[in-house]
Amino acid sequence: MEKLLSLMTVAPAMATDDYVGFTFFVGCMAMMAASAFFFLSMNSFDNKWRTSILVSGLITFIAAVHYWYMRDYWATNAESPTFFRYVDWVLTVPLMCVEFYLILKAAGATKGLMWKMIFASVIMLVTGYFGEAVYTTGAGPAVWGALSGAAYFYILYEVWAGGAAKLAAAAGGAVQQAHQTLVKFVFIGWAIYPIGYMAGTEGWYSGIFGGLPMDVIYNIGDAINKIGFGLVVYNLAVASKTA
Ligand SMILES: *C/C=C(C)/C=C/C=C(C)/C=C/C1=C(C)CCCC1(C)C
Repeated sequence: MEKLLSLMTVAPAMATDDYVGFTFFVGCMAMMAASAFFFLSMNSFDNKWRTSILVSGLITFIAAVHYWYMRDYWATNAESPTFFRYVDWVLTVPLMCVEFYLILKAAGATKGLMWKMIFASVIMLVTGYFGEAVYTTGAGPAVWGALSGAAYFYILYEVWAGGAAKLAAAAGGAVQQAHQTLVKFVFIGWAIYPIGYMAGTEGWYSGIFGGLPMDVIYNIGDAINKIGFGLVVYNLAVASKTA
């Protein structure tokens, strides 16, 4: 009981100039609000779309829980919550791959395609974690970051020009449009993360991105990508309702 109560106590007051802490706080609120929105709207759609909207809500909800902890971790330690960050990503990014599968399922997407993307996303994140938290000296971050980048480009290729793109083209209409918007999120929105990584680790790139606040960059990326992804899927469900 005491443990539970201590979880519910108010976090230490935030300094008014702690803008990193502020983005954790706002990020947490935004993820909570988005989750409520997706969960509450879910039942107004056809069965066909409910799982997709549910997954949108799960992505933002899992992030909200992690942001709750990360906000607290930052307030207490004034350090990047790298471990929580990657636990969040390793749960939510595979779910984003599931979203691609779900909207393309009617067009014939296979589980094989889904697992291929999930596998690549886990490789991207595990190698990124190695560079950010384990092999942090010498060429470590640059090498692991490059490996992570290769997995990222594989995912981008798969959705842009590979199997997933072909299925989307075959589906046409609102599904193809939604797919193309999600591809833009992967291309532009996900590219925010390597910038945060280069800002927060040491390497040949430190002169370019050094000094930028890594956590602010990651927090902006998360808000854009997690909520944005969910809204694209929501819009698709709305479009198919009126069509
Ligand atoms: C909701 C969280 C999302 C969409 C997180 C996405 C994370 C990435 C696309 C991270 C990519 C990275 C690279 C491409 C290279 C450097 C290491 C990473 C892990 C930051």
